[in-house]
Amino acid sequence: MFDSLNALLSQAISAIEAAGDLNSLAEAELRFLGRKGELTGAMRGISSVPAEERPRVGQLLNEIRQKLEGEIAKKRAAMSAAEISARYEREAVDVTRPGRIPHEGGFHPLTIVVREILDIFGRLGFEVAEGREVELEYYNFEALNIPADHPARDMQDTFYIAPGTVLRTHTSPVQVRVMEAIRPPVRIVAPGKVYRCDSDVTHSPMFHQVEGLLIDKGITFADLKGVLGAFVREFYGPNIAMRLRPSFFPFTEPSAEVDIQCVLCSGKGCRVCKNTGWLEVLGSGQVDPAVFGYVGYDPEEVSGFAFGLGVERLAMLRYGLDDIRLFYENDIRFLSHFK
Ligand code: 2NM
Repeated sequence: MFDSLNALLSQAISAIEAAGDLNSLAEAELRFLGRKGELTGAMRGISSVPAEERPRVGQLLNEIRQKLEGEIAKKRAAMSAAEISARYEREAVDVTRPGRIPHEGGFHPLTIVVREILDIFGRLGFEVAEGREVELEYYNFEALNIPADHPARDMQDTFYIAPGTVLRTHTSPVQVRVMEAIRPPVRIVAPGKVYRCDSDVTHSPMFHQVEGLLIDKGITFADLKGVLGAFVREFYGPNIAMRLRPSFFPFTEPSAEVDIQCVLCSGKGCRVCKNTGWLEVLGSGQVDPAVFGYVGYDPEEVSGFAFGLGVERLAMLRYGLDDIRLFYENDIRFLSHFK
């Protein structure tokens, strides 16, 4: 009896020693000390031990149980400590490492320039008007006094969508629709995408324009010069030289290009200003009475001026770029310059 209990003890001790992790230790515990365990079974068998041996057998059984419980508790504590420190090691975070710098987005250079232009005209009292990119030929050409045989209407310059329907070649149709909708005074700027069948390093088949229109009683060419001069000084700085140069547009009469002194060579002459010392930055003019005829304004009662500018051109001059395609490639190395 005693021999078999001592054998049970040494079996249990080796099982505890052999346990390599907390799970197999729990298995060993169950095997010997569990409700159906081997030692528990031996303890239940105590009733069949002769009465005179029972106290000694009982005492030995208790000693074995206490010994095993002690060994298991010791081993479990050691194992948990080892497991915890291994886990700490595995999951350690080096708080002294420099943090990852979050990737911060920014506005596209064309967005920056459009916003600045709209902001300047906003402070001059202009409201923003928008329209459609797929436009009727009537609003894109006819109501702007561009006759059917005008070269601008040519398939080579204009994207035709369907008979009588084009991709707008300028944002002027927005102004025509506004004039149809409201009576003077009118003071609007129309930003947006426009389309022309044209493509090289300075021309893209889609580009951005901001056009403006001011109509009221008694508006003169002096108002045009005053407003566009104020814009140019806000956009390029208070000391920029500006000149008006006679020009032609079907929808304005008289018409004028607004030039500024070349921002690259200060007027000395360079490749960008083609040695003229001047850069063309705006087209403008007094709205032709023929346009007023299409929208039902009386040219004897009201007058006004309109202007248009190419956003890409202004952005290229501002940022010193020589290839328009940079704006459309979305190369992060390019875009990250404009934060
Ligand atoms: C320009 C130049 C000159 C213009 C004219 C009109 C309208 F609708 F009032 F007739 N809108 N935009 C205009 C005038 C546009 O862009 C270079």
